[in-house]
Amino acid sequence: MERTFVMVKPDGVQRGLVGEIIARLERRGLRLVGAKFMAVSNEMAETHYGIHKGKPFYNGLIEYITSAPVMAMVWEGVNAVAAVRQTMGATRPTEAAPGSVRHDFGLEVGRNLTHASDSVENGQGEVALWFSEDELVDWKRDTDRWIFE
Ligand code: D4T
Repeated sequence: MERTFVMVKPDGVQRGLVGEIIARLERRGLRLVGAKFMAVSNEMAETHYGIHKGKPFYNGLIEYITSAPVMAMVWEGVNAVAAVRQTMGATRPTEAAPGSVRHDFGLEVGRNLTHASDSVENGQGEVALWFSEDELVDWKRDTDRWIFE
């Protein structure tokens, strides 16, 4: 089953949106397999956002993500990467589809509430970066047969 890394960023935590975001992913039918509420170290932030190093928004991005706790999670399901990206909406909240998290709760790209892996390959890498194997729970839900075909 496909897995994806999801993070409620500091602004989402501060604004009390952790429950709302989890509820939307649960309602979508995705299955939670790992979660931890944590402070992000500089080292972790720099590894996670390494691809953006040198870009004008990089320093602000690192400062933002390390400024307050985040909720780091792993969700799984059929097409989990695409489904979660769609539920979160486009990176820029003003371009995000109505009904998405970033549309419904955000305005600025630098305060866009969540992170979600953008490909299956990156999903695998990010899950391994943020979680150890023993922090992930392999489980079946009684409702799985009503959600997965
Ligand atoms: P993340 O990775 O945070 O889920 O965002 P996206 O996957 O949707 O978008 P991204 O990698 O292109 O950008 C990473 C992160 O940088 C912030 N950002 C981005 C910013 O502050 N200014 C910008 O101009 C861009 C492009 C927002 C998300």
